[in-house]
Amino acid sequence: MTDFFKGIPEIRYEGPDSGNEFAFRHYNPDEMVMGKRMEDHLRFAVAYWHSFAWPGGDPFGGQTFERPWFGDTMDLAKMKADVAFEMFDILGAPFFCFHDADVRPEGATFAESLRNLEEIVDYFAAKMETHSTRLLWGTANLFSHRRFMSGAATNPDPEVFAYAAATVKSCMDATHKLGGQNYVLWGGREGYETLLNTDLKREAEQAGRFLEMVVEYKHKIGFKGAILIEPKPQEPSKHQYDYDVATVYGFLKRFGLEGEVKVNIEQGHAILAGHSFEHEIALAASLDLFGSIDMNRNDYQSGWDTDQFPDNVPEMARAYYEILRAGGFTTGGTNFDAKLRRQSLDPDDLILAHVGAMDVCARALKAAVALLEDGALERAREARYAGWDTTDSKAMLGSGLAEIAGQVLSKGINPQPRSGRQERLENLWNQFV
Ligand code: XLS
Ligand code: NI
Ligand code: NI
Repeated sequence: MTDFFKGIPEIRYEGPDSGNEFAFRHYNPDEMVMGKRMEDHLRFAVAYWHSFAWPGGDPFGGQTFERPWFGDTMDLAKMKADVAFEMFDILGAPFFCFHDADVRPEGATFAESLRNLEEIVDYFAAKMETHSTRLLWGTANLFSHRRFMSGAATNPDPEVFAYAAATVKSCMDATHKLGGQNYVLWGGREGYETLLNTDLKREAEQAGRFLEMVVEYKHKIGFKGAILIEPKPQEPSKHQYDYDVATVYGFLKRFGLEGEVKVNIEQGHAILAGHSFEHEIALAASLDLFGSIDMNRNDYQSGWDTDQFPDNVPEMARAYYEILRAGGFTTGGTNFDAKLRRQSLDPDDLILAHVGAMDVCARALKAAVALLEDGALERAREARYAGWDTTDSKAMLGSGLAEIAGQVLSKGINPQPRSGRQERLENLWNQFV
């Protein structure tokens, strides 16, 4: 036991009237909603990088957090793991997620970095025998180190491509060994700063071949989890290739990988792309591409990926409504890809950030469930398309422009506009959130 969270109790559900800060008011893991435990609906995960590796810097100043495990030794990496699993226990977090760079010190060579990773993976594996937290996903950090400044798979230098491939292999091995349920690829610096030095066609082909290799390797080692791409339009690159769900779908189709790869959709990334979170989820579901979510929010004024903890129940309810309509999570879950503000120095802050976020998600889930169970919104949606249920309208889709034109003339088809009823539906929605 470390003493980092000394005095902080395990968080339990105490109900909406509880005055205890260190309690859930809405997240009740065992409560049954739509035939499933709430914990199994939401599948919360703690993100190792923001909670344990991020030092609190911003473009104007460096580290603000002083964590006893900051440093580059294996002993400190193990202390970090000890603290992480203590936090998972305090929160009752069913899952966690990590990058290689979050959990192990960088070595002087690839071989040394690999040894460090393998040692920490064994350390995690031993902990997972006595703790109930499981791995939602693993991933490779192919963006922080300067070697990746011009991209990883899309780098003009084949040696960087090789280094990235070896790194991803090591992270897939780690994820597989720890029983991870997914493997994520976020194209951190897979994009460009200026077209003046960039060959778009070549870079896309490299990225496509790289992803094929990931899928080939998944099958080779018998990894049963899902491979997920996490779209993002910009930051750190001016333009990122995995811009949004639609772009990723086009990319997967181009390389014939649409049956093999799904998406991990992040709230803040959706907003950066000029979409809503629920749009990205609904689109992914409609393309049979929905995998998992990274839950956070951006500051709507700053326009940057500020990775704050979610605090907006109505907004999150829209997201969970789409997730439930899509049948809920299978291998995916709700990963808090969110970090403290740099002034939030205390261990309490880290716990309370997660407690609040878990409660926000629970309230949002419950609102979405109530709305779905009520059924009025779905009935209104169906009624809007009811015209397509007739034999004639179905047959029309099997005919052609000339036949349809003939029918319009012979039947005197003259469509009459009907209300889209948006405000009524918004009023209905607002009865539930
Ligand atoms: C960054 C991404 C990153 C991925 C994992 O914006 O959200 O944290 O989730 O590499
Ligand atoms: Ni992000
Ligand atoms: Ni993310």
